[in-house]
Amino acid sequence: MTAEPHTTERIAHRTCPLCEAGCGLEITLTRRSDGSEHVKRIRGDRDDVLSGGFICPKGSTLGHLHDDPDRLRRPVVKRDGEFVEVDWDEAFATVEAGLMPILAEHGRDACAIYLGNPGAHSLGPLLYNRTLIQALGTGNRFSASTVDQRPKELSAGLMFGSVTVPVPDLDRTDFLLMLGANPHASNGSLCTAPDFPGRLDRIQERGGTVVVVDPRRSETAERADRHLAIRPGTDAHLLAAIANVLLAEGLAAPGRLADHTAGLDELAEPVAAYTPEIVASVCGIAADEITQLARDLAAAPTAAVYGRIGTCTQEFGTLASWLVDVVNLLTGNLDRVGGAMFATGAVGQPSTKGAPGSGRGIRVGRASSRVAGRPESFGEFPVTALPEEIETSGDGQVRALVTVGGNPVSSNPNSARLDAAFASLEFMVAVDPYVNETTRHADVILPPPSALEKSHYDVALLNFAVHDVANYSAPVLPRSAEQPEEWEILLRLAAIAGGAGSNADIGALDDAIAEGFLRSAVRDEHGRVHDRDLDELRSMLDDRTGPERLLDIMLRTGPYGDGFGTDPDGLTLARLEANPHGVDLGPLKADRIPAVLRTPSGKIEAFPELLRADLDRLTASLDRDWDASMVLVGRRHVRSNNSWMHNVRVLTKGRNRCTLQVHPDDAGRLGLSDGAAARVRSRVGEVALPVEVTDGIRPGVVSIPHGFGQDLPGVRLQVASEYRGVNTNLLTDELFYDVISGNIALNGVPVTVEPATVTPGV
Ligand SMILES: Nc1nc2c(c(=O)[nH]1)N[C@H]1C(S)=C(S)[C@@H](COP(=O)(O)OP(=O)(O)OC[C@H]3O[C@@H](n4cnc5c(=O)[nH]c(N)nc54)[C@H](O)[C@@H]3O)O[C@H]1N2
Ligand SMILES: Nc1nc2c(c(=O)[nH]1)N[C@H]1C(S)=C(S)[C@@H](COP(=O)(O)OP(=O)(O)OC[C@H]3O[C@@H](n4cnc5c(=O)[nH]c(N)nc54)[C@H](O)[C@@H]3O)O[C@H]1N2
Ligand code: SF4
Ligand SMILES: [Mo]
Repeated sequence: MTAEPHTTERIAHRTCPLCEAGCGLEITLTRRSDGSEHVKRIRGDRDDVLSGGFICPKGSTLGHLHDDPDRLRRPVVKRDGEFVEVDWDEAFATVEAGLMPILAEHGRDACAIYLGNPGAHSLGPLLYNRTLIQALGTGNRFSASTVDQRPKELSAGLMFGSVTVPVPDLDRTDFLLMLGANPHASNGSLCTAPDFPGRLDRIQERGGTVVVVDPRRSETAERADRHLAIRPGTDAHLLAAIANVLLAEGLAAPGRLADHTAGLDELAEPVAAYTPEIVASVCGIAADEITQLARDLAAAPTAAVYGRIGTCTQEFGTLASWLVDVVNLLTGNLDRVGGAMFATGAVGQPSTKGAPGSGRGIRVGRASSRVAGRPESFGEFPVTALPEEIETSGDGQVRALVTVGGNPVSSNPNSARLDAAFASLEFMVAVDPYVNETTRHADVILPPPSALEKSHYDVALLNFAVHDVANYSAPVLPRSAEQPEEWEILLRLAAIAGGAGSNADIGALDDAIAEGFLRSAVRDEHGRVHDRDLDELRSMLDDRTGPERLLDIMLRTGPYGDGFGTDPDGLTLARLEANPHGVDLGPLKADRIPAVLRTPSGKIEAFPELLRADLDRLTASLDRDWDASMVLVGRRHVRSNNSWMHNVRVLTKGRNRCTLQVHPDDAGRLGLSDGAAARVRSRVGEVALPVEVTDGIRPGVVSIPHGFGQDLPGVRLQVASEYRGVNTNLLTDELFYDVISGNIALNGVPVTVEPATVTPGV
């Protein structure tokens, strides 16, 4: 569009919701003569308390996403196999008519729910998904967590009693050991650190050391002081060997934490099997390198071990995640400045609620999935159980599905099987802005407002930040008159599922939720507002509703809150509104143990019961023929975001990034050449894609990025559908998973590779 006369400009600030870094954005808007506003430019907000002006190429595309012609502005319902736009009342009435008879006839478990990744970045799902889940009353709950971080949640839960995950103190550490993470592409995960790459540079600038363990010489490995090209799936072995060296050489020094730790003494014996020599042949990292790494970690003034997706989405994910923190503990680096520390988020942190120092801990396996008996964790079954629950008839069969911001047909293993299973559903409703691989199966799609039309607070991710901050963003652009807020969509679905009907008063439901928040705050005898008068608290909430009211309650009763008036300098939502660049709450705090613990013993459980048998599984694998097959791993690119941002042309233009990375030795042996096509097969499927020969990958390993392959019939993503990519999850195998957490193993998948006779769109 060309510039129009009489335009005026305005600047707004907003946290980027696209990835975990949560960068502050400075958004310049132009007002047209008709009064409408348009994004002119987005750049990093230099005054943001956490990101200080950093931005990546995705962050500047919120305007493109907002303007994307394929983004749904109105609900669609399927009629005779085609989506037609309807108004909101009709859409909700269609949900009621489609869903309720199934629940009435087959019971609550007949409707499953799948929660996807964007819900971790959006206030509506963050605060209201729980109400929807309760209203559905189903045991069949699934989420992207079990294709992602469940192993870390589980290991942290077992060790510390709640999902309280230590993060590397990036800004103060002297030595960082990073496994299975590529923040140069991802900008970090379970470690909220905008400009993660810059923070790594500064470790080196101040004389510190960065070591990267990755089967690929990733962008992050490239810039590290040391890169160890590990065999996929063997991080737990490596970390057990490091623990062994620390214990055997008398280097273990948990210091202050010894008194607060249980089970450490029992660790020496089982890890003794993990000698650097034996582990070297498993990991493909020389024994003296392993020994040196252990000694370096022990000798560094401060050090932090950090593991992410490569250590989670693999066969021994929970053990690897646990051993990361065992090594942090053994080297005396847990909970101290420069080590692995606990963020103190202003809201939503389980370890600042209830009695400090001990609690109920976490419980897992309270239920088992119907078909394969997969254990529940954190109220969910692993996604690997979803297809069979739809396919297998009998009592409790899943016949209906609700998805909230998820694209499992792209993101989950064995996509073809899941795709077919979804096609067989009797009814499906999606809360999603796009018609994509998953939502094309829906009967009703309910689009949320665009990011620019939503308010924001990182309720979840600031609990993993490398510096404590609080930051609220008001909506940048107004919604259209018809467009409900995302939380209103979720509450209306909850009202329907709960039997109140599609015309229920969701304001009253929202009031009841806020009342529940207040009551539980008043009941908490260790909380800020214990035994206070409810009417008084209520009167202090102004006329807020929705997420803002809940957020205000959480902030005011949280660790930095105003305690509803008892600490006038404390946080309130009003104070955050007055500080659009955020409020700085200081560097990470040391010595949070024991107060942060919620284990029944009041100790760090260094060797949790549940992991003992799993360690035997790891030990048995020491004898495996690790060279039996080539294996597949993934990778990310800074211009891509899981499956759903390939419709932004400024991000996807340029050379094809969906390539098969192969080492030159393998390429020679297999007859593959750069740019020609290869066919990759696994137990479950096959894909053909162009080869990229590179010595930046370990021999025996191939890599394909995930999130591509939007060219399926019915998908309405014009730009993405033209992209020459394939879905790597046609290869990943729902039967290859981390047994203890049920989390899928997306890395280390056995595959065969051969030249393809049919050249795909190279
Ligand atoms: N640009 C961009 N940013 C994103 C995303 C995105 O899709 N694109 N997704 C977001 C999400 S949802 C998440 S969870 C985070 C993930 O953030 P990260 O955890 O940093 O994920 P990746 O960038 O995929 O890096 C994982 C690395 O692990 C390596 N790896 C694979 N298998 C193994 C193994 O067995 N052992 C070891 N040691 N390494 C292994 C891979 O080669 C890869 O370099 O990124 C977030 N940020
Ligand atoms: N092979 C392989 N597979 C992987 C991974 C890998 O590394 N390798 N990574 C895994 C990881 S870490 C993750 S987190 C998962 C992600 O798995 P999913 O969450 O299932 O998939 P996404 O690709 O994030 O799709 C997000 C969906 O949310 C919609 N959406 C976008 N914004 C909003 C919003 O504001 N509200 C709502 N309601 N919907 C919205 C999009 O249109 C899209 O349909 O993928 C996993 N899959
Ligand atoms: S790194 Fe990029 S996508 Fe992630 S929050 Fe920052 S600007 Fe947004
Ligand atoms: Mo993720």
